Amino acid sequence: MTKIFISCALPYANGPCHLGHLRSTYIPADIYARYNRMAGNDVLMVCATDEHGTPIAVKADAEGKEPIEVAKRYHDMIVEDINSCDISFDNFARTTDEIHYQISQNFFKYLYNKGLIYEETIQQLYCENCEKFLPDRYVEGICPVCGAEARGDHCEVCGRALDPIELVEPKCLTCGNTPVIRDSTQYFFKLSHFQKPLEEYISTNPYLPPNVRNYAQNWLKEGLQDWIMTRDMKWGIPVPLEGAEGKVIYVWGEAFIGYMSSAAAWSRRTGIPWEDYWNGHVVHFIGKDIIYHHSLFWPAMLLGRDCKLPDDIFAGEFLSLEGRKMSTSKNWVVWVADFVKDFDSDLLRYYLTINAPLNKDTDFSWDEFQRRVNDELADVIGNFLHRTFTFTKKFFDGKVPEYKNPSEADLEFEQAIKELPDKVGDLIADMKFREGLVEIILTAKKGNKYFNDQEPWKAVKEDMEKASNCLYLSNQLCKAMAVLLKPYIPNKADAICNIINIPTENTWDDAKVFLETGHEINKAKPLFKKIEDKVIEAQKEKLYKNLETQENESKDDKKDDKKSKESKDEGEKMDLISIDEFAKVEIKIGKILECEKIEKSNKLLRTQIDIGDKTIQVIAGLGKRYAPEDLVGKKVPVVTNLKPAKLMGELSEGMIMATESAAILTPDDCEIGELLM
Ligand code: B3M
Ligand code: ZN
Repeated sequence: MTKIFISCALPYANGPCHLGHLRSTYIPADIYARYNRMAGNDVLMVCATDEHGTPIAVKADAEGKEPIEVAKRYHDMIVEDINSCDISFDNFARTTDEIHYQISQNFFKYLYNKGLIYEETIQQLYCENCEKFLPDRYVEGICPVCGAEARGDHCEVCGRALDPIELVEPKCLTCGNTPVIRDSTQYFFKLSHFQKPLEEYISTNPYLPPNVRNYAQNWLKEGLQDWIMTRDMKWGIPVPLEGAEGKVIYVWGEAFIGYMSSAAAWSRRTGIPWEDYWNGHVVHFIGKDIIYHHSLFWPAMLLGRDCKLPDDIFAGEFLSLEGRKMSTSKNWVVWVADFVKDFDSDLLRYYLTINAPLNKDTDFSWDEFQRRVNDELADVIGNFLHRTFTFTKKFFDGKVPEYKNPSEADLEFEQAIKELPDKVGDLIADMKFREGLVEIILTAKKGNKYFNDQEPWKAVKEDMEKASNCLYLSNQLCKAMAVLLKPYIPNKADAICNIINIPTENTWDDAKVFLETGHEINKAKPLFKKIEDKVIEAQKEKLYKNLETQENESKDDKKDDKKSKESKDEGEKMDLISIDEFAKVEIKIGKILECEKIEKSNKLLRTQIDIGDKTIQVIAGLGKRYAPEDLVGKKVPVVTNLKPAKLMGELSEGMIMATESAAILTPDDCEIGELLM
């Protein structure tokens, strides 16, 4: 028996769960945990809500609440979401729990005392109006790399991690003032010190999947830099050192420790030491966006703390929704709480597992969801179960019949049933969750074919032995499936057990034990209903309506912005410019000769524009409104004497005149009263 420590990435307590969370971590972790428990391993599966960090503090500011209130609200929602999908955590804690503070502060002190955390004075943005430093998301500005609007520590357009100090035109998120640069002493973790041992860990650990290993190796090639471990803000775990008043541990410097503190809380409750599990086999289930943190930063912290390193870091790739990137801010998302109001959560567990292997990006589509539920769960598995049970009831008095003188076809089917438990088990143990489920479906398909070929409805009249062999074996497959489906769709698996009249708690090997002749089953009920078209249409309508509302709202926001700008301008007698200043701007009519999208940007277009005496290249942010091919041949007003600039590494020698909503200044494209970009 192996002791296995399983964790899921800690969800931020600043929003409820959506399908992406389930797909990348909770469902795979739960399949793995349930399987291992059934296989006789001793599993401890933990998680917690990640409750510190600027996103929660910023949200609380915006709501005029304390961060802890916001965190508690979402913690409660997340717990509901997780329970509604039967994710079987042994403990689900919070990083604001007392025990987490203690363990995190001790961890920090341990590293500090070993000389692995040191102080350094650096420059940071400070808002004189709010009288506070502006870490991470407390500041907004323009990305120095691609020119897009960026928030604090990260540019969504080019994907760069940023130091807020690099932002062009930074603004305080709270009051809008331009911050100043101030010196501030922070604590750094000597990540660079661990370059060699991490290279060793990443290249020799036999369990790490290729995506994690490749990412980590690429970063290691660039060379590791020390990590800033603290922030000047109130919300967080106080740095446990003298002279560090007003500083908290950076959220990523303590979030991982939530794995341990959640386990420690479990130990307090049960009296069983969690360390035995950590010293067994540790598996972290995470999303692919946090591979860096888990493959490098966390192992380095653990090495510093003299702890064993995780054995496996399993990173689920992304889930998109109806072909578009999911976005909570745009409401392009399906919340778990909404989903389970309308559907059985097992259907979701099924779909998100069968849809694609975890190491591939995939898409949630309502049509595809309906198709898989109807064609696979209902038509293949549901149909096989139902015909077996009803036939047994009708012709064999609800009892498993005899098995005598098996034919070739019987023996072949019997073999397939007997092989199934090990096949599926080995695949799950090897993290191939989808493949395990596919084996079950394929065997059920085989079952349907066998049932059709044996024609027991005829055989009961002509060849009773053939009919009873068929139903004997069919019941055996139903029983094996009742056990083997449990990690995947636990509720449905229990329902199947109930009909077969066996306990719902089973070991994996129970799937190999055949029901005895004469075993009595219960009355069948249909287990998988087909989803009707109108139900799916309603879901799609709801989703697309979100998108429309969102688009209208952002138009309204813009209008409000404009109004407030105008009234501010009136009050302050806006900065007027002289006719001479205006005359400096050279505007020409040009003709777009070529136009193409810039890869990695969702709005930038590269255009070649004929402006009479020459052709210039202009990078224009018009891609959300115009398709490149529609612009070729179009005449547009262009500012031709701007200083050339680089946008996403591309030279731009002018500017196409357009409005804020990216409409080119041809009166037909623009709205009356629109401001220029
Ligand atoms: N709270 C959520 C994320 O970035 C972050 C994970 C922490 S895991 C220690 O997905
Ligand atoms: Zn401010």
